[in-house]
Amino acid sequence: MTTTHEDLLAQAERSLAAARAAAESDPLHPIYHITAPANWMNDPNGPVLYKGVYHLFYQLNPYGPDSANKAWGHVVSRDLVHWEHWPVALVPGPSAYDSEGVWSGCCVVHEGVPTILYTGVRPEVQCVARSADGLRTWAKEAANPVIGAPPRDDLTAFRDPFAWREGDEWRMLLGAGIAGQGGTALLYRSRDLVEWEYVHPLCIGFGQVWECPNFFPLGDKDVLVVSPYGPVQYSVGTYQEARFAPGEWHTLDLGGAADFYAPNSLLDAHGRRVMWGWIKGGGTAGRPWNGALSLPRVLTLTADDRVAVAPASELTRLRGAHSRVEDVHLRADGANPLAHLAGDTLEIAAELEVGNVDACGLGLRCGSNGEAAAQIVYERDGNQLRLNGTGGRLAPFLPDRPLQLRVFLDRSIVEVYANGRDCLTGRVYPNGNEGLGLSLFVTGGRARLKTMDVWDMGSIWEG
Ligand code: DQQ
Repeated sequence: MTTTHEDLLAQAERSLAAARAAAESDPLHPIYHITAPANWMNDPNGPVLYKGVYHLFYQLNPYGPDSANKAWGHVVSRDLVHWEHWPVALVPGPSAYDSEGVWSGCCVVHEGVPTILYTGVRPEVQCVARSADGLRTWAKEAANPVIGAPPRDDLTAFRDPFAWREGDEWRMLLGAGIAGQGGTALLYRSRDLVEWEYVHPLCIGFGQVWECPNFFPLGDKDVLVVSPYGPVQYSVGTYQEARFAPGEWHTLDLGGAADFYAPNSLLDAHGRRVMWGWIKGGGTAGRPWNGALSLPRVLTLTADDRVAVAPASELTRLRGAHSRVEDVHLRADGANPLAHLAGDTLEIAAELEVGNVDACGLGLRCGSNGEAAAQIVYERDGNQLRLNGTGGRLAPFLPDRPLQLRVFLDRSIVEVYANGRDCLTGRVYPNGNEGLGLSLFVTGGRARLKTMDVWDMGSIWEG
């Protein structure tokens, strides 16, 4: 009997169902970041707002917590904060063109029909799938692959379609690299998403390969975001006559590629550019999960042509029990003013006047000996923010303003947003999982905690 795509989807669902309880019961498993039901996930794919509902897909290995058998998982939300799992959208096969993987891509609506563009593997070819039932089930296009070969023979990658509407046609970028020249995004055009005409490289730049390109207007500029096998980079520039003139390249998240990679974004009904990225890594050894998505982040253009990143305002809906600490003078030998607080699913909003300190910071998941599994440290010299040693320079804010931090701790995930502008994503693996305490510390001077609000956060999962 012939195996159909439906048979393969059902097999994937059975595998996820079998592993789900063990994944969710891991004390390091996040509760308010998007995860797969179980096993492996990586890049967010095809975020789209359809009839007022957010749909977000992601790279999924239904069969284990390792990077293989790439399929498209699917989650759905009405408010950007609470989500439910929908059936797996696409799996590899049964045809040969994608039998080794349904890799990253995008989702657009063409003449009313939700349409996924993805990379089939191997080799890397571009494919289409459509939904006739409101994104619940997907049928692969009979003419797949719609782009069966790269437009030139010196490419080192050819994948991750990102499409947008321009006038009366579609434009699409494919992440690529040109041997001996650098990373690039190849521009294509089409009227129907099936017949594609290659235009040229949108621009060519640093590195070897630009994975998962995202390209969108922001303010009065255009922004290209690429994942170059290293920390995600963006450039603010101008798009004219089908070419992008990039400005300087900057790192999007100070946590580096190990903790935030391959982001994908959509334009929402309020005109906001909302982005999610893949947060790498799993939990307690032997638990069948690996990977999560960042919180939804809203991007804006700053006056100095940088991209500011802030958590979506809707996230306040997850806030539960609240505590406040205010007006505390901090010195190196002072008592910990947070000794009465604890938790591993928290949001912490703090305003710190950093005074003349060398460094100050926040300890998360502190054990009974007071030692923090995660230390968020601000160093005044160099204006650096770090999480357990990894980080970078913040946009200048002294001497006019206090350091403003919003910290999201979700079991083993930490996201730090600073001054409404910079962000830093990381993981925390406490020894033994039991540390729940918080601490505040300074070295080499005095500082003042103006305010700190701490909320217990609820789960994002509906039902
Ligand atoms: N992950 C996908 C590729 C993409 C890479 C495969 C980026 O399509 O280039 O899972 O993490």
